[in-house]
Amino acid sequence: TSEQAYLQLLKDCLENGERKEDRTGTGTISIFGYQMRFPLAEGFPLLTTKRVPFKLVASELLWFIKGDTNIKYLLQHNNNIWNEWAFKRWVESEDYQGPDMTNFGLRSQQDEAFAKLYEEQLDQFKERVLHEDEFAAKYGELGDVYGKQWRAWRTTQNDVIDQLADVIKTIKQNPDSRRMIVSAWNPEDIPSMALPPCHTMFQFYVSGGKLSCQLYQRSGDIFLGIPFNIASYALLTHLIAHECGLEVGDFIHTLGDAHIYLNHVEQIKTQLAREPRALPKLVLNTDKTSVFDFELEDLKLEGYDPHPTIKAPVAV
Ligand code: UFP
Repeated sequence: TSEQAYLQLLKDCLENGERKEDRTGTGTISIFGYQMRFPLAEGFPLLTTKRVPFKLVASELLWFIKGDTNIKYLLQHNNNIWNEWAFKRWVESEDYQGPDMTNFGLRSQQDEAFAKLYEEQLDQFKERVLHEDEFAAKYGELGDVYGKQWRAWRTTQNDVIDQLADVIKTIKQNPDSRRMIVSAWNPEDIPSMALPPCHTMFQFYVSGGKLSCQLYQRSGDIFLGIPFNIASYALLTHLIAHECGLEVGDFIHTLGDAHIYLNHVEQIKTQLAREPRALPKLVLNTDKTSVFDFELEDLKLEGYDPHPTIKAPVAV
């Protein structure tokens, strides 16, 4: 199946990657420039050699599509994947009065007592974002992340550009266009972002009644991030194809710095020893037509029977 493309990336990086230090202090094995292709009609590319949480992929994508940049929506859907980035802004702010959380990502992996303190602070933070509107507006906000750039890119004339709506319109009206691009990389906004976009831009292509999508990802955590990113863009391609009355073509994933964190190597060996299974099938609620109307319950996966989850620490 097309999962092989990902398993090959794991092998290629393990074999040919170079040792490279990184921002998080974890250390990586890294390669630069890589491409995978997933023919979406073969099945939905959610890995089967370990469980990948589809619900989290789906709620994050719907959050982007809504143009939302506050983690409150994610927390309401039990999605914790962006917490650390918001938490970092909170503990670095003047309003934070709790115990010192400097470098919490790395320290909580090395120091059990600290890890407990960190969990407590993070739980309190989540509760406040969920239940205190003013706090949520200030500290649940991640700044100018994907949702903002996709749906409300601000111009120097103080207009907003809805890149996602525009690209969908072009796919319908002028499908041969070679200009169907959405960019999340806004150089002016980078300094105010908790995390500069990893998936920096994507392009659509229509041929033979099929919609394909190519993503350029500047930086990819091969074990934890990339399986998620593949599923997310595959889902986006399905949703847009559905709205435009097209079949799905390929998702092409192009990577810049693709890296394996040194504390993921054992997990990867476990995964590579497993036999891939049949890919699941995505079933959309066809009562919904517009990409912008989909809710979590409109997205279902059939036949997902993966090997068990493999846990690994996130580098923050
Ligand atoms: N990362 C991903 N995919 C994502 C995302 C983050 O792989 O969707 F948001 C990883 C890549 C890298 C880290 O390991 O997060 C971001 O760090 P940096 O900005 O230094 O590249």
